[in-house]
Amino acid sequence: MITMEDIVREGHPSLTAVAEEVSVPISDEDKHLLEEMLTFLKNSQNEEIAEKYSLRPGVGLAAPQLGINKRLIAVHFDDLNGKHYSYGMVNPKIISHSVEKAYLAGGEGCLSVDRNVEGYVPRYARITVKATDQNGETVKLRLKGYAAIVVQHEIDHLNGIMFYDHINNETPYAVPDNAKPIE
Ligand code: LHY
Ligand code: NI
Repeated sequence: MITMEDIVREGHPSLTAVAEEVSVPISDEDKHLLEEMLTFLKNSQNEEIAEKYSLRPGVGLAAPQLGINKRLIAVHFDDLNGKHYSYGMVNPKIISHSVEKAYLAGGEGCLSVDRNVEGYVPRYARITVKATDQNGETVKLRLKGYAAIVVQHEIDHLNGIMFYDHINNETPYAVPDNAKPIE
């Protein structure tokens, strides 16, 4: 099973690299990896398992965070309206997005970053993402709010971008233009 020891931290080259497209239909190996990534997220949200294995709770994970240079992400969470999202995504691509931005009022963190980084992370308020899911089906998801933020955070990892790359260094808590806070 995947544990925190498998997750690479800041300074690792796979966090700043652009990951490779995955060939579809996906191999058994890639399918297995996606399932392992989803299981890590579920385990990390289970109090008993998380404590037993010292897992930091997570809602999203990208393959480059395991040192694997492939365009694979997993997300597993309930949004603020209680809607459940659980997807493994192959080659996820934002095919359209709002002009309006949004940011988490509490800022963001990252399983690959062992420190608090202050500031707002401006992102698109709404996105449409196209991907192949863990069962090989093509999916097109319209996401807004928290869900849109999490998926953008994970897709950024596929492009070597960290959440703090979006923070304004001089004025980290300046409200980004045309942006609404989330929660
Ligand atoms: N995981 C973060 C996590 O805590 C993702 C995240 C996204 C946190 C948005 C906060 C806001 O689950 C990762 O760092 N995955 O890359
Ligand atoms: Ni992250």
